[in-house]
Amino acid sequence: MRPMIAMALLGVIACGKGSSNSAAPPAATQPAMPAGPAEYRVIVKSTWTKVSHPFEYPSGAHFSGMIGASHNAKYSIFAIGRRPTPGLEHLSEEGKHSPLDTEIRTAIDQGNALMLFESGGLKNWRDSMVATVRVDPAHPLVSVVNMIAPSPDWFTGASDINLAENGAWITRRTVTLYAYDSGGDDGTTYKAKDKDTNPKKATTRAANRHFVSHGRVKPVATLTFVRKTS
Ligand SMILES: [Ca+2]
Repeated sequence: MRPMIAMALLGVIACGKGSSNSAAPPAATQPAMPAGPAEYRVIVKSTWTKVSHPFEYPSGAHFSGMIGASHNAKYSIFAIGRRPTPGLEHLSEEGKHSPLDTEIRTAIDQGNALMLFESGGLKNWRDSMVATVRVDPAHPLVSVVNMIAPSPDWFTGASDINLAENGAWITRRTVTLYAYDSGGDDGTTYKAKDKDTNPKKATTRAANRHFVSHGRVKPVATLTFVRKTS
């Protein structure tokens, strides 16, 4: 009993001291996380059209199939200022999911990713690309990419979208997607011949005339997460 009484007394004393102690924030901890896993529908829709992006808009415009992963903070598919992995480079230059799929499977083996998801490509902008991703409290982040095609090494996607908020899984979220230059090729037009960059440059937000007009960056797609109810 004695320790409990001592604790109770300390509590009274602390409270009696007024605002300075009682207003102190709780010790730094991880943010509250949802208790279990969740599943989301992932929907990518193109907003990259001849009307929105008239500069040299190419014939045969399409998106490669999306490929993505749910993961923790130790893994991401791309980051501005970081050189592309071989997987991101191939995805951005040829729309191929390999070897990015192998990189994601390695992250899964290392415990840093939970699952890989992918879809077929998109040619008709009235349609969408759709996939399903599972997240859990240890892997609440989602990254996804697809090639803007044809192009030298331009892609769109999102990195590190957190589907947990205030200890719960969000119901729905839409993210506006921009064009990126992976840094794997030096081509400057949609149909430029291969001009492999060595060493690789860092990935940047694409700032060329194809995607920026009168100082305004024009988004190329939307990405929507809709939580599935089971
Ligand atoms: Ca480039």
